[in-house]
Amino acid sequence: MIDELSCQKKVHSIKTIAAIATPLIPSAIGILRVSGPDAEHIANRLFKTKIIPDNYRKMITANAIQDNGNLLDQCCYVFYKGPHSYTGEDVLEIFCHGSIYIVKELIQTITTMPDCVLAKNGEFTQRAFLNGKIPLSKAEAILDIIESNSEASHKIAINQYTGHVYESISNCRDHTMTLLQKVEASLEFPDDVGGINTEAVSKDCSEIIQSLTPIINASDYGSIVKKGLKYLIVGEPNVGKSSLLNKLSGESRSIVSETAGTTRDYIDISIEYNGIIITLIDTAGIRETSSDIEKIGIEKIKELSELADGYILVTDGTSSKPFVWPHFLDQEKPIINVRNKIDKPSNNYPNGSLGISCVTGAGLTELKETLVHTFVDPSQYEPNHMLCNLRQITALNNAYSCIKKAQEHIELKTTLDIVCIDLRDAIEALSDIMGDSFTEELLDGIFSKFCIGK
Ligand SMILES: Nc1nc2c(ncn2[C@@H]2O[C@H](COP(=O)(O)OP(=O)(O)OP(=O)(O)O)[C@@H](O)[C@H]2O)c(=O)[nH]1
Ligand SMILES: [Mg+2]
Repeated sequence: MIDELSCQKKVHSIKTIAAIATPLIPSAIGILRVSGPDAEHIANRLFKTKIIPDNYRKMITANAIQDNGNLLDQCCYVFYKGPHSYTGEDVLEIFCHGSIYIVKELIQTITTMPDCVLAKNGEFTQRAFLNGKIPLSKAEAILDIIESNSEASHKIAINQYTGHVYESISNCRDHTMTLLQKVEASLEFPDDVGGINTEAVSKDCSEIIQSLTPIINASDYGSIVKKGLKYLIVGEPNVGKSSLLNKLSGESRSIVSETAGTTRDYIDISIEYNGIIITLIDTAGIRETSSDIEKIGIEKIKELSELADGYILVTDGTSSKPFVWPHFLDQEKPIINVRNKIDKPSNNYPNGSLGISCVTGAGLTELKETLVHTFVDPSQYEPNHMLCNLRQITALNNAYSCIKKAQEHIELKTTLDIVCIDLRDAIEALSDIMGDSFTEELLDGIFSKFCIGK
Protein backbone atom coordinates (compact mmCIF):
# COMPACT_ATOMS: atom_id res chain seq x y z
CA MET A 1 0.00 0.00 0.00
CA ILE A 2 1.29 3.46 -0.76
CA ASP A 3 -0.09 6.46 0.97
CA GLU A 4 -1.30 9.45 -0.97
CA LEU A 5 1.34 11.82 0.39
CA SER A 6 4.23 9.75 -0.84
CA CYS A 7 2.50 9.54 -4.22
CA GLN A 8 2.10 13.27 -4.41
CA LYS A 9 5.74 13.79 -3.53
CA LYS A 10 6.72 11.40 -6.25
CA VAL A 11 4.61 13.20 -8.83
CA HIS A 12 6.08 16.56 -8.00
CA SER A 13 9.63 15.27 -8.00
CA ILE A 14 9.21 13.90 -11.52
CA LYS A 15 9.25 15.80 -14.73
CA THR A 16 6.81 17.74 -16.79
CA ILE A 17 5.00 15.46 -19.20
CA ALA A 18 3.74 16.13 -22.71
CA ALA A 19 1.69 14.14 -25.19
CA ILE A 20 -0.35 14.34 -28.35
CA ALA A 21 -3.99 14.08 -27.26
CA THR A 22 -5.60 13.52 -30.67
CA PRO A 23 -5.09 10.69 -33.19
CA LEU A 24 -2.10 11.17 -35.47
CA ILE A 25 -4.04 11.56 -38.72
CA PRO A 26 -4.51 14.61 -40.96
CA SER A 27 -7.37 16.51 -39.34
CA ALA A 28 -8.79 19.98 -38.70
CA ILE A 29 -7.18 20.38 -35.29
CA GLY A 30 -4.41 18.60 -33.43
CA ILE A 31 -4.22 18.88 -29.64
CA LEU A 32 -1.17 18.52 -27.40
CA ARG A 33 -1.13 18.51 -23.65
CA VAL A 34 1.60 19.44 -21.20
CA SER A 35 1.43 19.05 -17.43
CA GLY A 36 3.92 19.78 -14.69
CA PRO A 37 6.12 22.47 -13.19
CA ASP A 38 7.60 23.52 -16.55
CA ALA A 39 4.32 23.93 -18.45
CA GLU A 40 4.38 27.71 -18.06
CA HIS A 41 8.01 27.98 -19.08
CA ILE A 42 7.31 25.78 -22.14
CA ALA A 43 4.42 28.05 -23.19
CA ASN A 44 6.55 31.15 -22.79
CA ARG A 45 9.43 29.63 -24.75
CA LEU A 46 7.32 28.17 -27.56
CA PHE A 47 5.02 31.14 -28.03
CA LYS A 48 7.64 33.80 -27.19
CA THR A 49 5.31 35.23 -24.59
CA LYS A 50 4.94 35.75 -20.88
CA ILE A 51 1.76 34.23 -19.52
CA ILE A 52 0.09 36.56 -17.02
CA PRO A 53 -2.59 35.55 -14.47
CA ASP A 54 -5.22 37.48 -16.43
CA ASN A 55 -4.72 35.00 -19.24
CA TYR A 56 -5.11 31.83 -17.16
CA ARG A 57 -7.79 29.53 -18.64
CA LYS A 58 -8.25 31.80 -21.66
CA MET A 59 -7.81 30.75 -25.28
CA ILE A 60 -4.87 32.74 -26.69
CA THR A 61 -3.83 32.79 -30.33
CA ALA A 62 -0.06 32.73 -30.82
CA ASN A 63 2.64 31.65 -33.25
CA ALA A 64 4.58 28.54 -32.29
CA ILE A 65 8.19 29.36 -33.01
CA GLN A 66 10.96 26.80 -32.75
CA ASP A 67 14.27 27.69 -31.10
CA ASN A 68 15.93 28.19 -34.51
CA GLY A 69 13.38 30.94 -35.24
CA ASN A 70 11.30 28.76 -37.55
CA LEU A 71 7.57 29.60 -37.57
CA LEU A 72 5.90 26.23 -37.14
CA ASP A 73 2.21 27.13 -36.97
CA GLN A 74 -0.32 29.64 -35.76
CA CYS A 75 -1.86 27.92 -32.76
CA CYS A 76 -4.23 28.55 -29.90
CA TYR A 77 -3.33 27.59 -26.37
CA VAL A 78 -4.91 27.56 -22.93
CA PHE A 79 -2.84 27.69 -19.76
CA TYR A 80 -4.35 26.38 -16.52
CA LYS A 81 -2.54 27.32 -13.35
CA GLY A 82 -2.46 24.41 -10.89
CA PRO A 83 -4.33 23.28 -8.89
CA HIS A 84 -7.19 24.51 -11.09
CA SER A 85 -6.52 22.07 -13.89
CA TYR A 86 -7.31 18.50 -14.93
CA THR A 87 -4.18 17.09 -13.32
CA GLY A 88 -3.96 19.60 -10.47
CA GLU A 89 -0.60 20.76 -11.87
CA ASP A 90 0.14 23.61 -14.29
CA VAL A 91 -1.33 22.45 -17.59
CA LEU A 92 -0.86 23.75 -21.10
CA GLU A 93 -3.17 22.68 -23.93
CA ILE A 94 -2.10 23.52 -27.46
CA PHE A 95 -4.45 23.49 -30.45
CA CYS A 96 -2.63 23.47 -33.77
CA HIS A 97 -3.56 22.66 -37.37
CA GLY A 98 -4.01 18.91 -37.54
CA SER A 99 -1.07 18.18 -39.83
CA ILE A 100 0.90 15.10 -38.81
CA TYR A 101 4.12 17.04 -39.48
CA ILE A 102 3.15 20.02 -37.27
CA VAL A 103 1.91 17.82 -34.43
CA LYS A 104 5.07 15.69 -34.52
CA GLU A 105 7.36 18.74 -34.70
CA LEU A 106 5.54 20.37 -31.78
CA ILE A 107 5.85 17.33 -29.54
CA GLN A 108 9.49 16.93 -30.57
CA THR A 109 10.20 20.62 -29.78
CA ILE A 110 8.45 20.44 -26.41
CA THR A 111 9.97 17.16 -25.23
CA THR A 112 13.48 18.23 -26.11
CA MET A 113 13.15 21.15 -23.70
CA PRO A 114 14.89 20.43 -20.38
CA ASP A 115 12.87 18.46 -17.80
CA CYS A 116 10.05 17.58 -20.16
CA VAL A 117 9.39 14.00 -21.22
CA LEU A 118 6.77 12.14 -23.23
CA ALA A 119 3.85 11.08 -21.06
CA LYS A 120 3.05 7.43 -20.51
CA ASN A 121 -0.44 6.00 -21.11
CA GLY A 122 -2.98 7.57 -18.78
CA GLU A 123 -0.33 9.60 -16.96
CA PHE A 124 -2.40 12.81 -16.99
CA THR A 125 -5.35 11.06 -15.37
CA GLN A 126 -3.03 9.22 -12.98
CA ARG A 127 -1.65 12.57 -11.83
CA ALA A 128 -5.20 13.92 -11.47
CA PHE A 129 -5.94 11.00 -9.18
CA LEU A 130 -2.71 11.25 -7.20
CA ASN A 131 -3.22 14.99 -6.75
CA GLY A 132 -6.66 14.36 -5.29
CA LYS A 133 -8.59 15.85 -8.23
CA ILE A 134 -10.66 12.73 -8.88
CA PRO A 135 -11.25 9.44 -7.02
CA LEU A 136 -10.00 6.24 -8.63
CA SER A 137 -13.55 5.16 -9.49
CA LYS A 138 -13.99 8.35 -11.51
CA ALA A 139 -10.63 7.87 -13.24
CA GLU A 140 -11.75 4.40 -14.31
CA ALA A 141 -15.12 5.79 -15.41
CA ILE A 142 -13.24 8.21 -17.69
CA LEU A 143 -11.64 5.21 -19.37
CA ASP A 144 -15.04 3.54 -19.69
CA ILE A 145 -16.44 6.72 -21.27
CA ILE A 146 -13.61 6.80 -23.81
CA GLU A 147 -14.08 3.10 -24.57
CA SER A 148 -17.88 3.26 -24.77
CA ASN A 149 -18.96 2.16 -28.22
CA SER A 150 -22.73 1.95 -27.89
CA GLU A 151 -25.57 3.96 -26.37
CA ALA A 152 -25.86 1.46 -23.52
CA SER A 153 -22.17 1.39 -22.63
CA HIS A 154 -22.06 5.19 -22.77
CA LYS A 155 -25.05 5.47 -20.42
CA ILE A 156 -23.48 3.14 -17.86
CA ALA A 157 -20.08 4.86 -18.05
CA ILE A 158 -21.61 8.33 -17.62
CA ASN A 159 -23.60 7.11 -14.64
CA GLN A 160 -20.47 5.60 -13.14
CA TYR A 161 -18.75 8.93 -13.65
CA THR A 162 -21.49 10.86 -11.90
CA GLY A 163 -21.19 8.36 -9.08
CA HIS A 164 -24.77 7.25 -8.26
CA VAL A 165 -23.79 3.61 -7.98
CA TYR A 166 -20.92 4.46 -5.62
CA GLU A 167 -23.32 6.12 -3.20
CA SER A 168 -25.14 2.80 -2.80
CA ILE A 169 -21.85 0.92 -2.44
CA SER A 170 -20.61 3.47 0.09
CA ASN A 171 -23.83 3.02 2.12
CA CYS A 172 -23.27 -0.76 2.12
CA ARG A 173 -19.74 -0.19 3.35
CA ASP A 174 -20.95 2.08 6.17
CA HIS A 175 -23.52 -0.53 7.12
CA THR A 176 -20.85 -3.27 7.16
CA MET A 177 -18.56 -1.08 9.27
CA THR A 178 -21.26 -0.47 11.86
CA LEU A 179 -21.90 -4.21 11.96
CA LEU A 180 -18.20 -4.96 12.38
CA GLN A 181 -17.99 -2.49 15.26
CA LYS A 182 -20.91 -4.24 16.97
CA VAL A 183 -19.35 -7.69 16.59
CA GLU A 184 -15.93 -6.44 17.70
CA ALA A 185 -17.45 -4.77 20.74
CA SER A 186 -19.11 -7.93 21.95
CA LEU A 187 -15.91 -9.84 21.26
CA GLU A 188 -13.68 -7.44 23.19
CA PHE A 189 -16.03 -6.13 25.87
CA PRO A 190 -18.58 -8.90 26.44
CA ASP A 191 -19.17 -7.75 30.01
CA ASP A 192 -20.09 -4.21 28.93
CA VAL A 193 -22.08 -4.77 25.75
CA GLY A 194 -23.30 -8.31 26.41
CA GLY A 195 -23.09 -11.40 24.17
CA ILE A 196 -23.70 -11.27 20.47
CA ASN A 197 -27.25 -11.31 19.14
CA THR A 198 -26.87 -13.86 16.36
CA GLU A 199 -30.23 -13.09 14.81
CA ALA A 200 -29.59 -9.34 14.67
CA VAL A 201 -26.18 -9.84 12.99
CA SER A 202 -27.67 -12.27 10.48
CA LYS A 203 -30.45 -9.77 9.73
CA ASP A 204 -27.89 -7.02 9.14
CA CYS A 205 -26.01 -9.33 6.77
CA SER A 206 -29.27 -10.03 4.89
CA GLU A 207 -29.90 -6.31 4.51
CA ILE A 208 -26.42 -5.69 3.11
CA ILE A 209 -26.81 -8.66 0.75
CA GLN A 210 -30.16 -7.28 -0.36
CA SER A 211 -28.61 -3.91 -1.17
CA LEU A 212 -25.72 -5.47 -3.09
CA THR A 213 -27.79 -7.98 -5.09
CA PRO A 214 -29.42 -5.55 -7.57
CA ILE A 215 -26.03 -3.95 -8.28
CA ILE A 216 -24.48 -7.38 -8.87
CA ASN A 217 -27.30 -8.49 -11.17
CA ALA A 218 -27.22 -5.23 -13.08
CA SER A 219 -23.45 -5.36 -13.35
CA ASP A 220 -23.63 -8.74 -15.10
CA TYR A 221 -25.48 -6.80 -17.77
CA GLY A 222 -22.91 -3.99 -17.47
CA SER A 223 -20.05 -6.36 -18.17
CA ILE A 224 -21.86 -7.77 -21.23
CA VAL A 225 -22.45 -4.24 -22.49
CA LYS A 226 -18.78 -3.50 -21.96
CA LYS A 227 -17.30 -6.55 -23.63
CA GLY A 228 -20.11 -7.35 -26.09
CA LEU A 229 -21.16 -10.79 -27.26
CA LYS A 230 -19.37 -13.03 -29.71
CA TYR A 231 -21.28 -15.57 -31.81
CA LEU A 232 -19.77 -18.12 -34.15
CA ILE A 233 -21.97 -18.87 -37.18
CA VAL A 234 -21.58 -22.60 -37.84
CA GLY A 235 -23.25 -25.24 -39.96
CA GLU A 236 -22.81 -27.37 -43.05
CA PRO A 237 -21.66 -25.81 -46.33
CA ASN A 238 -24.21 -23.92 -48.41
CA VAL A 239 -26.82 -23.46 -45.68
CA GLY A 240 -26.49 -19.66 -45.86
CA LYS A 241 -24.00 -18.74 -43.10
CA SER A 242 -22.28 -16.06 -45.16
CA SER A 243 -25.63 -14.78 -46.41
CA LEU A 244 -26.71 -14.43 -42.78
CA LEU A 245 -23.57 -12.48 -41.84
CA ASN A 246 -24.11 -10.12 -44.77
CA LYS A 247 -27.82 -9.67 -44.12
CA LEU A 248 -27.43 -9.00 -40.39
CA SER A 249 -24.62 -6.50 -40.90
CA GLY A 250 -26.09 -4.87 -44.01
CA GLU A 251 -22.71 -5.26 -45.69
CA SER A 252 -21.57 -7.54 -48.46
CA ARG A 253 -18.44 -8.76 -46.71
CA SER A 254 -18.55 -12.51 -47.07
CA ILE A 255 -18.62 -14.23 -50.47
CA VAL A 256 -21.94 -15.97 -51.14
CA SER A 257 -22.19 -18.65 -53.80
CA GLU A 258 -24.14 -21.79 -54.51
CA THR A 259 -20.89 -23.75 -54.53
CA ALA A 260 -20.53 -25.66 -51.28
CA GLY A 261 -17.31 -24.86 -49.41
CA THR A 262 -17.06 -21.20 -50.47
CA THR A 263 -15.94 -19.78 -47.11
CA ARG A 264 -12.58 -21.05 -45.90
CA ASP A 265 -11.17 -18.29 -43.74
CA TYR A 266 -13.30 -16.64 -41.09
CA ILE A 267 -14.82 -13.16 -41.36
CA ASP A 268 -16.09 -11.14 -38.43
CA ILE A 269 -18.37 -8.12 -38.30
CA SER A 270 -19.82 -6.30 -35.30
CA ILE A 271 -23.40 -5.11 -35.18
CA GLU A 272 -25.26 -3.31 -32.42
CA TYR A 273 -28.62 -4.42 -31.10
CA ASN A 274 -30.36 -2.99 -28.04
CA GLY A 275 -27.13 -1.26 -27.09
CA ILE A 276 -25.11 -4.49 -27.12
CA ILE A 277 -22.27 -4.99 -29.57
CA ILE A 278 -22.59 -8.44 -31.14
CA THR A 279 -19.63 -9.77 -33.07
CA LEU A 280 -20.67 -12.32 -35.67
CA ILE A 281 -18.04 -14.66 -37.08
CA ASP A 282 -18.73 -16.45 -40.35
CA THR A 283 -16.85 -19.73 -40.64
CA ALA A 284 -16.16 -22.49 -43.14
CA GLY A 285 -18.94 -25.06 -43.59
CA ILE A 286 -18.30 -28.12 -41.46
CA ARG A 287 -18.05 -31.38 -43.43
CA GLU A 288 -15.70 -34.26 -44.17
CA THR A 289 -13.44 -32.91 -46.89
CA SER A 290 -10.32 -33.83 -48.83
CA SER A 291 -9.44 -30.18 -49.49
CA ASP A 292 -6.46 -29.11 -47.38
CA ILE A 293 -7.57 -25.46 -47.42
CA GLU A 294 -11.05 -26.34 -46.26
CA LYS A 295 -9.57 -28.55 -43.51
CA ILE A 296 -7.53 -25.57 -42.25
CA GLY A 297 -10.73 -23.48 -42.26
CA ILE A 298 -12.49 -26.12 -40.14
CA GLU A 299 -9.46 -26.26 -37.79
CA LYS A 300 -9.80 -22.49 -37.34
CA ILE A 301 -13.36 -22.99 -36.06
CA LYS A 302 -11.97 -25.00 -33.14
CA GLU A 303 -9.75 -22.08 -32.10
CA LEU A 304 -12.51 -19.51 -32.55
CA SER A 305 -14.89 -21.67 -30.57
CA GLU A 306 -12.91 -21.05 -27.39
CA LEU A 307 -13.41 -17.29 -27.63
CA ALA A 308 -17.10 -17.39 -28.57
CA ASP A 309 -19.93 -16.80 -26.10
CA GLY A 310 -22.33 -18.88 -28.19
CA TYR A 311 -23.13 -20.35 -31.61
CA ILE A 312 -25.65 -19.63 -34.32
CA LEU A 313 -26.23 -23.03 -35.88
CA VAL A 314 -27.60 -22.54 -39.38
CA THR A 315 -29.39 -25.37 -41.16
CA ASP A 316 -31.03 -25.42 -44.57
CA GLY A 317 -34.79 -25.54 -44.15
CA THR A 318 -35.25 -27.26 -47.48
CA SER A 319 -33.15 -30.21 -46.42
CA SER A 320 -34.25 -32.86 -43.95
CA LYS A 321 -30.70 -33.93 -43.18
CA PRO A 322 -29.95 -33.33 -39.46
CA PHE A 323 -26.72 -31.59 -38.52
CA VAL A 324 -24.44 -33.69 -36.36
CA TRP A 325 -22.90 -31.40 -33.73
CA PRO A 326 -19.12 -31.85 -34.07
CA HIS A 327 -17.28 -33.03 -30.97
CA PHE A 328 -14.80 -30.14 -31.18
CA LEU A 329 -17.46 -27.49 -30.55
CA ASP A 330 -18.38 -26.69 -26.96
CA GLN A 331 -21.79 -28.19 -26.09
CA GLU A 332 -22.00 -26.11 -22.93
CA LYS A 333 -22.27 -22.76 -24.69
CA PRO A 334 -25.67 -21.52 -25.89
CA ILE A 335 -26.63 -22.71 -29.38
CA ILE A 336 -29.21 -20.69 -31.31
CA ASN A 337 -30.79 -23.00 -33.89
CA VAL A 338 -31.89 -21.27 -37.07
CA ARG A 339 -33.47 -22.86 -40.08
CA ASN A 340 -32.68 -20.77 -43.15
CA LYS A 341 -34.38 -20.36 -46.54
CA ILE A 342 -37.96 -20.30 -45.25
CA ASP A 343 -38.84 -18.31 -48.36
CA LYS A 344 -38.62 -21.57 -50.31
CA PRO A 345 -41.85 -23.55 -50.53
CA SER A 346 -40.17 -26.83 -49.70
CA ASN A 347 -39.13 -25.49 -46.33
CA ASN A 348 -40.40 -27.51 -43.39
CA TYR A 349 -38.60 -26.11 -40.38
CA PRO A 350 -39.42 -27.88 -37.13
CA ASN A 351 -40.44 -26.41 -33.80
CA GLY A 352 -37.54 -25.40 -31.61
CA SER A 353 -35.62 -23.70 -34.38
CA LEU A 354 -36.09 -20.15 -35.54
CA GLY A 355 -37.14 -19.85 -39.17
CA ILE A 356 -35.31 -17.15 -41.12
CA SER A 357 -34.74 -16.10 -44.68
CA CYS A 358 -31.65 -14.24 -45.80
CA VAL A 359 -33.52 -13.36 -48.98
CA THR A 360 -36.64 -11.75 -47.49
CA GLY A 361 -35.16 -10.86 -44.08
CA ALA A 362 -37.91 -12.81 -42.29
CA GLY A 363 -37.09 -13.79 -38.71
CA LEU A 364 -33.93 -11.67 -38.48
CA THR A 365 -35.25 -9.24 -35.85
CA GLU A 366 -36.31 -12.20 -33.69
CA LEU A 367 -32.88 -13.68 -34.21
CA LYS A 368 -31.11 -10.49 -33.04
CA GLU A 369 -33.41 -10.37 -30.03
CA THR A 370 -32.60 -14.00 -29.20
CA LEU A 371 -28.86 -13.35 -29.50
CA VAL A 372 -29.10 -10.67 -26.79
CA HIS A 373 -31.83 -12.22 -24.63
CA THR A 374 -30.00 -15.54 -24.37
CA PHE A 375 -27.58 -13.69 -22.11
CA VAL A 376 -29.42 -10.70 -20.76
CA ASP A 377 -32.68 -8.74 -20.80
CA PRO A 378 -31.65 -5.08 -21.18
CA SER A 379 -35.11 -3.73 -20.26
CA GLN A 380 -34.68 -4.98 -16.70
CA TYR A 381 -31.75 -2.84 -15.76
CA GLU A 382 -31.29 0.67 -14.49
CA PRO A 383 -27.97 2.15 -15.63
CA ASN A 384 -27.89 4.16 -12.39
CA HIS A 385 -27.29 0.99 -10.49
CA MET A 386 -24.62 -0.84 -12.34
CA LEU A 387 -20.91 -1.10 -12.85
CA CYS A 388 -19.30 -2.02 -16.14
CA ASN A 389 -15.71 -1.97 -14.96
CA LEU A 390 -14.49 -5.56 -14.66
CA ARG A 391 -12.09 -4.84 -11.80
CA GLN A 392 -14.86 -3.20 -9.80
CA ILE A 393 -17.34 -5.98 -10.61
CA THR A 394 -14.84 -8.57 -9.33
CA ALA A 395 -14.41 -6.61 -6.09
CA LEU A 396 -18.20 -6.34 -5.75
CA ASN A 397 -18.65 -10.11 -6.11
CA ASN A 398 -15.87 -10.59 -3.59
CA ALA A 399 -17.59 -8.30 -1.07
CA TYR A 400 -20.85 -10.15 -1.61
CA SER A 401 -19.33 -13.57 -0.90
CA CYS A 402 -17.54 -12.23 2.22
CA ILE A 403 -20.86 -10.97 3.66
CA LYS A 404 -22.47 -14.32 2.79
CA LYS A 405 -19.63 -16.10 4.62
CA ALA A 406 -20.03 -13.81 7.64
CA GLN A 407 -23.73 -14.68 7.74
CA GLU A 408 -23.03 -18.41 7.49
CA HIS A 409 -20.39 -18.23 10.21
CA ILE A 410 -22.61 -16.28 12.59
CA GLU A 411 -25.50 -18.68 12.05
CA LEU A 412 -23.20 -21.68 12.62
CA LYS A 413 -22.03 -19.92 15.78
CA THR A 414 -18.41 -20.04 14.57
CA THR A 415 -15.96 -18.02 16.65
CA LEU A 416 -16.56 -14.27 16.30
CA ASP A 417 -12.95 -13.72 15.19
CA ILE A 418 -13.81 -15.42 11.91
CA VAL A 419 -16.94 -13.29 11.45
CA CYS A 420 -14.82 -10.16 12.01
CA ILE A 421 -12.34 -11.33 9.37
CA ASP A 422 -15.20 -11.87 6.87
CA LEU A 423 -16.62 -8.43 7.56
CA ARG A 424 -13.21 -6.76 7.32
CA ASP A 425 -12.59 -8.52 3.98
CA ALA A 426 -15.97 -7.28 2.76
CA ILE A 427 -15.14 -3.70 3.79
CA GLU A 428 -11.79 -3.95 2.02
CA ALA A 429 -13.44 -5.23 -1.17
CA LEU A 430 -16.04 -2.44 -1.07
CA SER A 431 -13.26 0.11 -0.54
CA ASP A 432 -11.41 -1.41 -3.50
CA ILE A 433 -14.37 -0.59 -5.74
CA MET A 434 -14.12 3.06 -4.80
CA GLY A 435 -10.31 2.95 -5.01
CA ASP A 436 -9.90 4.19 -1.44
CA SER A 437 -7.03 1.78 -0.95
CA PHE A 438 -4.64 1.07 -3.78
CA THR A 439 -1.25 -0.37 -4.57
CA GLU A 440 1.28 0.86 -7.09
CA GLU A 441 0.70 -2.32 -9.09
CA LEU A 442 -3.05 -1.68 -9.20
CA LEU A 443 -2.53 1.88 -10.42
CA ASP A 444 -0.11 0.73 -13.12
CA GLY A 445 -2.65 -1.88 -14.23
CA ILE A 446 -5.46 0.66 -14.43
CA PHE A 447 -3.68 3.56 -16.07
CA SER A 448 -1.73 1.49 -18.60
CA LYS A 449 -5.10 0.79 -20.29
CA PHE A 450 -5.57 4.49 -21.08
CA CYS A 451 -4.38 6.04 -24.29
CA ILE A 452 -1.42 8.39 -24.33
CA GLY A 453 -2.49 12.00 -23.77
CA LYS A 454 -5.32 11.11 -21.39
N1 LIG B 1 -33.72 -19.00 -51.25
C1 LIG B 1 -32.76 -18.71 -50.39
N2 LIG B 1 -31.49 -18.88 -50.73
C2 LIG B 1 -30.54 -18.60 -49.83
C3 LIG B 1 -30.83 -18.07 -48.55
N3 LIG B 1 -29.68 -17.89 -47.87
C4 LIG B 1 -28.68 -18.24 -48.69
N4 LIG B 1 -29.19 -18.69 -49.88
C5 LIG B 1 -28.41 -19.20 -51.01
O1 LIG B 1 -27.72 -20.37 -50.60
C6 LIG B 1 -26.46 -20.48 -51.25
C7 LIG B 1 -25.34 -20.62 -50.21
O2 LIG B 1 -25.26 -19.44 -49.45
P1 LIG B 1 -23.95 -19.06 -48.61
O3 LIG B 1 -24.32 -17.89 -47.79
O4 LIG B 1 -22.77 -18.92 -49.51
O5 LIG B 1 -23.82 -20.36 -47.74
P2 LIG B 1 -22.66 -20.77 -46.72
O6 LIG B 1 -23.29 -21.54 -45.61
O7 LIG B 1 -21.87 -19.57 -46.32
O8 LIG B 1 -21.78 -21.73 -47.59
P3 LIG B 1 -20.23 -22.14 -47.41
O9 LIG B 1 -19.42 -20.90 -47.33
O10 LIG B 1 -19.95 -22.91 -48.65
O11 LIG B 1 -20.12 -22.99 -46.20
C8 LIG B 1 -26.34 -19.22 -52.10
O12 LIG B 1 -26.69 -19.53 -53.41
C9 LIG B 1 -27.34 -18.26 -51.49
O13 LIG B 1 -27.83 -17.31 -52.40
C10 LIG B 1 -32.22 -17.87 -48.22
O14 LIG B 1 -32.61 -17.44 -47.14
N5 LIG B 1 -33.12 -18.22 -49.18
MG1 LIG C 1 -19.86 -19.10 -46.57
